[in-house]
Amino acid sequence: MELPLIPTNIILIDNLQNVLNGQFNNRVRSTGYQYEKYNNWEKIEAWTADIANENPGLVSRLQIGTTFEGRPMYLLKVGKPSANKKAIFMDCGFHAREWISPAFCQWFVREAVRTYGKETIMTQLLDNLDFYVLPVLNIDGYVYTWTNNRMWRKTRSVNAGSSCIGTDPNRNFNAGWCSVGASGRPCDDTFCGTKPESEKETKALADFIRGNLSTIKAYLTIHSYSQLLLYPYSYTYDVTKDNVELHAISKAAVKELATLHGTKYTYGPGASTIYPAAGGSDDWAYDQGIKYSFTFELRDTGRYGFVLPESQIKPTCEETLIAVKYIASYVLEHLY
Ligand code: 9B3
Ligand code: ZN
Ligand code: ZN
Ligand code: ZN
Repeated sequence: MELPLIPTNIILIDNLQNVLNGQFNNRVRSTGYQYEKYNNWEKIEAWTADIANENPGLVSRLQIGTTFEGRPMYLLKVGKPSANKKAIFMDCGFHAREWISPAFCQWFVREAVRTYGKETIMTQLLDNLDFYVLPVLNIDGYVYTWTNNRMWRKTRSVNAGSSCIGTDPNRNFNAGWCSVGASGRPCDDTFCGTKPESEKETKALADFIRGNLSTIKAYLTIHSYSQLLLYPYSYTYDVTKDNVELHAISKAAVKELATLHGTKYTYGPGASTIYPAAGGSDDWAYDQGIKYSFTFELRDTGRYGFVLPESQIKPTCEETLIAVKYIASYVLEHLY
């Protein structure tokens, strides 16, 4: 009866600290932002500034480019600053309608700053790696899904000689570009664009990655829906030289993911697991030499599809975070 008193006191002190944090320096972060709702771009943009300002020792914000419609593309660098760190790049919001994707990038950054110094794995990750998190790649498209058409997928760039708008950003990279599973017609949802990196958004991402190739050791791109964990290649049925390792990582990551809510993921090379398609960012990143390159397709399997209810944001982000932390930990232990 007496022994539990000491641990109970420690827990109480810990709770007290959390309560104090919530009431003072972390007020905006912990009470002002609604991570379990879908946020519009105006809110997400303000959040990128807030989260960086409130966590100066852990988060910094940089601009990597400007969208077609002129919006700044903000990238968050998350990690404990120190010399010669390797990094993991993660983007969300390639496809405008896949709203759970940006929600996950926001969740990830919140959990990083919330659990750093409290949770062993996250602390190790942020002490030894930086995460570059791009909360929304296709900002113009995302805004359009809030204002005009919830099912929009592509960018919002004008196509010469056509009244149809937009290019599929995940068909716009220089990886077997437009050879399979992509369209050369501007009116199609998988239009590959006029050339690789024709979009300002994909060019900005590719330029940043090319400029940081010596540090970026993993590339994660978050889509929905289908509950898949994919790795290269999608542009060919040929498997990569790292197929055995990528298969093993994926198998373990989806197993970890399922431990929380039982959510089942399928995994494998993109071409044979979802469909053969060229011009994707994961294949491009892999061919740049980033061995650990993955595409997540988050919940669900079609019941709600892109219009995943807000009630599923929390469980989806929780389980995805487990898989991302698994992959990041693996990368940290296998730096190359
Ligand atoms: C597609 C490609 Cl081309 C790739 N390299 N990796 C993943 C996908 C699947 C996503 C897409 O762009 O169609 C799912 Se929304
Ligand atoms: Zn997608
Ligand atoms: Zn998808
Ligand atoms: Zn839960």
